[in-house]
Amino acid sequence: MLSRMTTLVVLAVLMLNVLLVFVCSVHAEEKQNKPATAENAKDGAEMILITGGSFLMGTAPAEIDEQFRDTGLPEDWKKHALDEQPRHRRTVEPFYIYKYEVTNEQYKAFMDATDHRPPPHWKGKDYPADKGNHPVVEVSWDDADAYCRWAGTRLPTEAQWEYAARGAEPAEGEPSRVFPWGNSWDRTLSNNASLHAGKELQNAADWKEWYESDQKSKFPLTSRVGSFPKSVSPFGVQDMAGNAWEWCAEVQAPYPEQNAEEADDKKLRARRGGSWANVALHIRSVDRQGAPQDDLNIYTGFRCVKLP
Ligand SMILES: [Ca+2]
Repeated sequence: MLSRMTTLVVLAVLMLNVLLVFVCSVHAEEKQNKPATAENAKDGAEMILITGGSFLMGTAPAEIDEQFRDTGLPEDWKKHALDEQPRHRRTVEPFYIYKYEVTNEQYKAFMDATDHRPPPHWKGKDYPADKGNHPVVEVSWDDADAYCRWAGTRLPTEAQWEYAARGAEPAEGEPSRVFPWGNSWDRTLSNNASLHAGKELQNAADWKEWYESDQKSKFPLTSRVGSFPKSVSPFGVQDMAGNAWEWCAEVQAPYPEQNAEEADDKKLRARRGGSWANVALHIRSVDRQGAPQDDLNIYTGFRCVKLP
């Protein structure tokens, strides 16, 4: 009798062990598939570790032709893609990048701590009601830079930004994704002008008609950060397509060297990702559209990076 009970106990312990090993391995697998993250204690921002790598930055002419066919954009807009060329190889060292754009709530905490000026469309020192989790917009490059310094971070370089949005090379010598989610345009995957218009805006007249429509009183049409989870980048970074343009660190200078001295306008700082008011052309992760360093507009915000 006793030995039968002992056998049962041994069996039960063995089964428990098997179960434990199974549970642990499932957890290990989950952990492996999740990107390494960290929290920036200063502003509570979730950061994703981007392991460094080499990739093809910018666009080749044949790719531009393909992207214009896919999105239905007019031929004469190809001139806006000249600054993405020539496509060239870049290497980035490991860095953390904010998973989301810096929000109104985070920006308010920075303002309260430093007595920094508010974005002009705010009601004094308070952000618009119910928009605490939206990206802050109408901040200049200098405002964004001041926030990053306060938070112990900095603005991303264009190479860091583009790598985080497009992901690593799928195979040696192959370009990374055109959009964070893949290579095909779909206006419903991100916060962009064609989404708001409910149709593809493929020329200046259609865009203007939408821009001047009734919804103008509700501008800026930002959305809560992370509301378009299907647009996530291969590294798990959100809203790199649309919502708010994002300031980058550099003066926008020609590729491949990006020597600030060669820039047409040395006050033009690089911005990436397009916004709620842009069409597919600017939502492509290779697109570059600089703006004057002191420019305040309701399309542009930022996110930060930090070295590990
Ligand atoms: Ca964005």
